[in-house]
Amino acid sequence: MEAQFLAPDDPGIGEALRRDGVVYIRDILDPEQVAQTREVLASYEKTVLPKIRRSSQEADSHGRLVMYRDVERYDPWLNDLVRQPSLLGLVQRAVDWDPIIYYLDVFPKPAGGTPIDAHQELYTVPVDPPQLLHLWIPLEDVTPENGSIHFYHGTHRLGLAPHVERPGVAPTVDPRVLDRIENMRVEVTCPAGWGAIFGGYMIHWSGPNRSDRDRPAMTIGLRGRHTTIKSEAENVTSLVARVFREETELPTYGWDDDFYGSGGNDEVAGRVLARIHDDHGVTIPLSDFSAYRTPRAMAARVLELQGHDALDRR
Ligand SMILES: O=C(O)CCC(=O)C(=O)O
Repeated sequence: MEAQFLAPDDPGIGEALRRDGVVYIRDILDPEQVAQTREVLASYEKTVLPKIRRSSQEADSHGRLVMYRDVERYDPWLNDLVRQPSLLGLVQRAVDWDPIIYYLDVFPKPAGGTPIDAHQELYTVPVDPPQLLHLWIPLEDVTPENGSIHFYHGTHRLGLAPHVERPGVAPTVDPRVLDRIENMRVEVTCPAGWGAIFGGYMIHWSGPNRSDRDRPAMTIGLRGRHTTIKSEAENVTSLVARVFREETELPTYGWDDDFYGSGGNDEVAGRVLARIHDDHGVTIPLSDFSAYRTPRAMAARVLELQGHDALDRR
């Protein structure tokens, strides 16, 4: 399968997005806008980024920037860029809800930069109802050598996939899921200024940059005007409740349901803790389980161990 790029005014954009979960669009920014945006971002990285909170950026093990977020909050020129009617209009025509700008993130993918592992946006940025889109626009021609992006067409219909969480690394889709959906994967290359709109359930990743030039991309996050933003505590509690439910084999499991009162025992608790370790990268000894016997209490402990309460999260 190959990516088919549509013109920004193509009336079929919404239909393609509903069908595949992602739609490819040509000529979103012109070469002058691309060059100007790159200049502004280069200056932003030097002058603004060092002064703002560390949790708004991620780096690889060599200290190379992998992404930085919420850029529109700190730079008026970029704020105007993302709010220009042509970009918002493009997204408005593609969906039947009312999109508003949520954030602008940048993936600098410097020469030698690491891959962005497979993920779904709604896993890390949950909103309710799940009306979340990314408008991804690379600012350098994208090639297989410098980190093409891969989308799994149709995964928007499958809901949230299990993600693996490791300390200090963004959550990634369980590799066993990727093996199963390999036949849905489409590798995308395109000129700078072209791009894609995709929904928050779309599984996607991009390769390493093996070239000697940077391959930056910007991503405008949009959410429905009437969505509510879930807190990290709510997000983790619902993931933990699912583990409690599956391991106790109960049809439903409330966030405040007591584990031992719901028929749980130490053997099941051991399985719950092993899954929490795999999914969230934290270790809770079995002897501590009774202190965190509801999903809500367990999730609070997970966040405490991850140090999330110290972060000012989006
Ligand atoms: O530009 C990239 O390499 C990754 C972009 C991405 O993951 C996103 O927009 O969500």
